[in-house]
Amino acid sequence: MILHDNLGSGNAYKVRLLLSHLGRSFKRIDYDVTKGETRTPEFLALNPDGRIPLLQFPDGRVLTQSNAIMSYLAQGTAYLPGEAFAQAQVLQWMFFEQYSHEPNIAVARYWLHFLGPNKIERTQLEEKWQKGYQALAVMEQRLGTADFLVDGGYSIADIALYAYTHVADEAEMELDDYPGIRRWLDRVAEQPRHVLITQEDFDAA
Ligand SMILES: N[C@@H](CCC(=O)N[C@@H](CS)C(=O)NCC(=O)O)C(=O)O
Repeated sequence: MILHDNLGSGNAYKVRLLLSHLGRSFKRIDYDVTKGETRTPEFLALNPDGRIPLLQFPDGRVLTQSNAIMSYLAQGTAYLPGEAFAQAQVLQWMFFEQYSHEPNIAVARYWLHFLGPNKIERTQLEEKWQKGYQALAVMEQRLGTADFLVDGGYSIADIALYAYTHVADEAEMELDDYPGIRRWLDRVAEQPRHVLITQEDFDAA
């Protein structure tokens, strides 16, 4: 398998982290998204949406969208419950991540950490922060009293939301008022075969 990747991307990190948990071997190709490297004719032929992560299988098939890739890889594993309602709860958090969390926290992080503060309008940034904190408050409601997002244990819902929450400081957001989230971040980082977002080398199991 080839993961079309970018080490700074939380969306791509989700796939790397799950592949590491599963002990699956893969090759990485890194794209500099700040330089438009996913917008070349060659890459657009693979993904007309021009974005990583993209997972390419040995038979040539490709999958895009971090959470769809994780849902596929996690089928039949401990990272996605088999029971229908629990599985839908995992999806519920993953859709929440894509609608209410990632568009705010990941975008603020991209603007501040990768583009630089001079490139953005303060009012736009403040809106991202406000909506980002709203998303964190939703997570805190659950994680204030539960170990993981869905009953039954660590799942791809946790991976999806960990990806950008654990680097919220790079979006200049603080987690001081979210003790449940902070405890959960430690719990996620303690899972077997956890890797860092910056980690380039992976061992297969
Ligand atoms: N919803 C997609 C978002 C993917 C996405 O936004 N990827 C960014 C990096 S995090 C990208 O490739 N940006 C390059 C571009 O838009 O040109 C997912 O979850 O995979």
